[in-house]
Amino acid sequence: MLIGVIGKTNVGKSTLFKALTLAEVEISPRPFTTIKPNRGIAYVRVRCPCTEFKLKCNPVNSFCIDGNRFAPVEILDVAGLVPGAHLGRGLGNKFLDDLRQADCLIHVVDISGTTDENGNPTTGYDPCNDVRFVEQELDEWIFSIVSQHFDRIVRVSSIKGEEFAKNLARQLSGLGISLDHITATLHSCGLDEMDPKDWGEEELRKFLKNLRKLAKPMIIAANKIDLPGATQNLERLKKEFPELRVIPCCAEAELALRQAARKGMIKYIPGDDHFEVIKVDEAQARALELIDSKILKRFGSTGVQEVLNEAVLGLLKCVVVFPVADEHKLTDTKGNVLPDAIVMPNGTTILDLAYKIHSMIGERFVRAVDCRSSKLLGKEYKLRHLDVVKIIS
Ligand SMILES: Nc1nc2c(ncn2[C@@H]2O[C@H](COP(=O)(O)OP(=O)(O)O)[C@@H](O)[C@H]2O)c(=O)[nH]1
Ligand SMILES: [Mg+2]
Repeated sequence: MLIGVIGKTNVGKSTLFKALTLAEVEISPRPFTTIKPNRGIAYVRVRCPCTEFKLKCNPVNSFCIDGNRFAPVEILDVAGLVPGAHLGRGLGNKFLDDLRQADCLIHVVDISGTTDENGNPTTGYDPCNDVRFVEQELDEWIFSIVSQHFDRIVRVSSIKGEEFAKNLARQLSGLGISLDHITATLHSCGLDEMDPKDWGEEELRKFLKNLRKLAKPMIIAANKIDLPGATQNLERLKKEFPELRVIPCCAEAELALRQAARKGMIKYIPGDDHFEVIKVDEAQARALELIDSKILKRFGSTGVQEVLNEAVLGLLKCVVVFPVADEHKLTDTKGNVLPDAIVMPNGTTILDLAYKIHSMIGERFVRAVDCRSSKLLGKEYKLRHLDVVKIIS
């Protein structure tokens, strides 16, 4: 599972990335500062089964605060995008290349409208432009890849649509686009009845746009919600793009809260609408009070955790599962209670989970046990969110 953080320069991508990972990445207002894409681990917040089972857990791959488990996913802070990237502007092709492996995208926009399309300070910029141009860049990018090979793919495929879909899937597998994505898109666009030989550019573009929406689903992080004018822009953007999920956020506030929590100044659970002060000086107290009144009280959270959760659990419909070695104590072989929280794609089976843990466990899979009901589970069993399972191999 890889989440790509995209958007033009200076909208707050690195701040959001740093907040979500607390990794040390450069935060600077200069254009093109993120030359090398930064990969890190971000954490999806879910209910930890420890409360339900009345156990004290010992997380290994994750962490738990007061019954809230934070399960790891990989996240990529992608270099700033500028209009014309598909033609090689800015870090153009490099940017697009980084996106190939992403399963979904968090598009960060400066909702206050104080960053122009090239990432320079301005006023009164319309953030709706950013949504339009980023979608356009993505579509142009996929179009340029496919159109180079389209005639050949059509030529070598029989008239049957099936073979065309398979050949196209082979061509696009490097972009993280699967045969399922292609078949579903052909159907949803009503193009499965039409011979691809008869497609014009219009059909091809329509097909690829829908394919991109399915294979690279996108959520909008409407960042810098703390600045003047941001809420009006937010309403306008939501109205203009009703099909997109748009979440107001303040990456800067989330970063400040997490850093304060790490230093022991406050107790804060990422995603919460409040924090508790432990030990702060007067200046820190004032800064925290501002975050509380201007962000948490007004918007219910900084939005940053919500963006990640919505991307992974909402858009991708992933599930988080807890494999254990002992179905009674819910421990691993070393005695750790509920050690791992594993994020799995929507629709995956218990056998997929077994292979993910270790290829040998997958190969030797016999059956599994649902630790809540003690029911036996066959290899075809589809994982459900928050399942606690023991795999017998
Ligand atoms: N007011 C405000 N500024 C922010 C917020 N998030 C980031 N910034 C600032 O915006 C500028 C660019 O941020 P950065 O994360 O480097 O943007 P990137 O180029 O998209 O990676 C920095 O000065 C940040 O401190 C926010 O939520 N509110
Ligand atoms: Mg950056």
